[in-house]
Amino acid sequence: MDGNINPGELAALNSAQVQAPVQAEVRRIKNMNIAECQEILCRGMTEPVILSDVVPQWPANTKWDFDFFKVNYGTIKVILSDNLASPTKFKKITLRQYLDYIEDPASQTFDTSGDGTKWYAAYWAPFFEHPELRDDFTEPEALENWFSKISGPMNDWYHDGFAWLLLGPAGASTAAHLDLFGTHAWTGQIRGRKRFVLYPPTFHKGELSVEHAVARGGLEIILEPGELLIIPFDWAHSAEALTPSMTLTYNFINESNFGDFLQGIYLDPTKWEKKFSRKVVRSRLGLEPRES
Ligand SMILES: O=C(O)CCC(=O)C(=O)O
Ligand SMILES: [Fe+2]
Repeated sequence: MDGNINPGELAALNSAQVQAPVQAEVRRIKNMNIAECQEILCRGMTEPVILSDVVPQWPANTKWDFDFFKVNYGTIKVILSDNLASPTKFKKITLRQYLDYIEDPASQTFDTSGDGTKWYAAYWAPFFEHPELRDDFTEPEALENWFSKISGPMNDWYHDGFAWLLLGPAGASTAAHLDLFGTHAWTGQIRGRKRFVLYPPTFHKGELSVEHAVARGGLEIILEPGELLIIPFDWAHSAEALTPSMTLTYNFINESNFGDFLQGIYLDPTKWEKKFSRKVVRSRLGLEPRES
């Protein structure tokens, strides 16, 4: 099946209750080299993989537990929502209180909704204001991430705009989506376990939406602590924490998706403008602060 699907096929897919992954499981590999990485990100035949030997080598693997963030960054305010990709409500509290909530949601009085909402801190991007955290991990060189080659102030901008430390209790979730501006993602599970569903590009290309992909079912994986998942730009994905969870995730570009990245910027200039709108980032780049 390709992007030029005919209306009959589309109707069949619309009503399909197919739960048929195209691939039995995501490969777990070690020592990924540049050639292997180019293969899994090769246009038209991308493949998500799990790297099992990256996170265990990071200082973060032992250093970053919930207490570490409570002690060192507890007074910072974090934004919470009820879902990362399709939020309906938001809240802002201190990281300290939120980390207490992660460990025992029932213990926290701020969780007053009573509707079972699992509040997710999915927007915390601390690596610009707290660059010391960047010393605790390194991304695999085989990714050949072009963003990482940017030096000077623009490098800070990248760490501010394309990196997140996702914290959440069991049940914190992200609805199915494609990542921003045609970027690939790497996502390292530092604490806890997380269930991902990955939707092959053939399930949502062309006239097919991410919703169609969800209707067909996807490829389910459980990301264990210490594992790092690479999600190619054209794989939609959803996620749910199975236990209290800490995940470090970065978006990246290289030769394989640079065209998609440019197109993404072109198609969504408002979102792109937001990447430059933070006052502190603009001043670092020598730009005037914006009014709003
Ligand atoms: O770990 C998750 O909840 C999913 C995160 C994600 O897909 C993203 O940040 O784009
Ligand atoms: Fe994503």
